[in-house]
Amino acid sequence: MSSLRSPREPSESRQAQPGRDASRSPRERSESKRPLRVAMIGYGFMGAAHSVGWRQAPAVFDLAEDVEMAVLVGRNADAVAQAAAHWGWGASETDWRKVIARDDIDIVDVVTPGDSHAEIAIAALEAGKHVLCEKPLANTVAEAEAMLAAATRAAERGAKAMVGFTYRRVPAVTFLRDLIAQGAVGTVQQVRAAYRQDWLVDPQAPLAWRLQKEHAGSGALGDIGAHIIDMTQFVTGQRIEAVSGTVETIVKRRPLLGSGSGLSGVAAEGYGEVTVDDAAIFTGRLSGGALVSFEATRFATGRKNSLTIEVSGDKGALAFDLEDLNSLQFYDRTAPGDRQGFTKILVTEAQHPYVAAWWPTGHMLGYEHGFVHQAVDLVRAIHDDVDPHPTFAEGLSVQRVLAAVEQSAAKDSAWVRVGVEDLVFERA
Ligand code: SOE
Repeated sequence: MSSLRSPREPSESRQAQPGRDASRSPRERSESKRPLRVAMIGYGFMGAAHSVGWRQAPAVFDLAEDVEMAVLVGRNADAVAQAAAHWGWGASETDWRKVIARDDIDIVDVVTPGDSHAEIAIAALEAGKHVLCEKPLANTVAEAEAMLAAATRAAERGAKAMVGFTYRRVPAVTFLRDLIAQGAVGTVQQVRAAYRQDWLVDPQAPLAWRLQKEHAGSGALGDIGAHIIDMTQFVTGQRIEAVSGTVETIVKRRPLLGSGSGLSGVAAEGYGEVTVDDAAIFTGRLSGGALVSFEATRFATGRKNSLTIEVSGDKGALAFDLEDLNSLQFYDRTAPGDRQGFTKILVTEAQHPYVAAWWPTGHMLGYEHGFVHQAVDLVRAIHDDVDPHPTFAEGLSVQRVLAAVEQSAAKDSAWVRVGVEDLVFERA
C-alpha cells in the first residue's frame, strides 16, 4: 500500500473560463497525463464520505490515473472553505456553474440534495465532464430521464456518468452478486430486503431536508429504499417489473431545523409539515419471476442503519447484513443433508473483490470503504473508456420503481407495472 498523499494545489496554468467551448472531449485529457481533477458540489454527510473516497482511492489502490481533489463547492463561502480545508480539497467555490465551466475540471461529483441533481449533472455532462451523482439519481422520473438522455449524448464524447449506490461496493455485496452469477443459489425464488433506521422515532427530531418532498423527492422510500431496490437488481441481475406497496408518514409535524446536517440536527422555533414518507413497505416481482419483499423505514426503533438482504434459491441461499459487513451467510442445499446450515464466509481474503488493496486476511473494512471503491471504479472506467456501473440507466430504473411504489400506495396498494422496456443495460 502506498502512503497517503496530500492533495495538490489546483492547476496554476488553467484559469476559470466561463463560457468556454463546451464541446471539448473528455478523451482529450488523457493525452496530457495530468491528474483527473475532481470538483465536488455539496459537503454534508455524503460530501464527507465522498471526500474520504477521493482521498483514499489513489493512496490505496494502484490507479493508472492520478486524482486531484481540486475544488469543493457550496453556497456558504466560510463553511465551504472550512470543509474544503478539513477534507483536503485544494480550493473552495460558491458558484457551481463557474466550476463546471472550467477547463481544468474533469469529474463533477454531485452530493447535493436530490432537487438539484438534474440541473447540475446535466450541465456538467453538457460541459463535457464525467459525473458521479449521489442516489437516488433524481427526485422524479422525468428528471432522471432527462439525466439519462444527457448522459447518452455525453457518452458519445467519452464522458462517463455513474450513480452513487455505494453499497454495491461493499466487498461482501459484490461477492454475493458474483456467487449468484456463478449459480451458488440456483434459480432465485425469493428475495427479502430491508433498510431500517430509527433516527426519526423522536417526534422532536427536526425537519431536515430529507423530510421535505421539494428537496428529497420522497422519504425513507427514496433515501434508503433506493439502496435495497438497487441492491436487489444488482445482486440478482434481474429487474423489478411490478410492485405493490404502501407508505406512511408517522409523525406529520416536526420542529423546524435550526442547525445541523445529515441525519441529525438541532431544532429551532416553530413547526413545519413533514411532506415525505417515514416508512415504505412493498412487494415486487423480478423479471425472472421471483417475489421480493422490501421494507424501508426510519421508525425501526433500535435499528440504527440496518440493511439486510437474503436471496433464496432452489440450490441455496445467501444473506448479507450491513451491521456485519465483512461477512456473508451461505446456505448450500446441495451439501449432504446432515451438514447443511448457514455458513459464515468472512469476505476478507485477497481474492475477494477490492480486498487485495487493503489489509491482511481478517482485518476488517467499514462504511467508508464503499466510497473509496466507488472512486476507484469510476477512475478505472474513465481510464479504460468503459461505462461505470451503476449507469444513469440503472439509476433511472430505480427511480421508476420508487415512482411505481408511490403510485401503488395511492391506489390502495394495487400492483403497478414498472416501465422497464426502453431501458437497456448490461449486468455490472
Ligand atoms: C447515502 O447513500 C445514504 O443513502 C443516505 O442518504 C442515507 O440517509 C444513509 O443513511 C445511507 O446512505
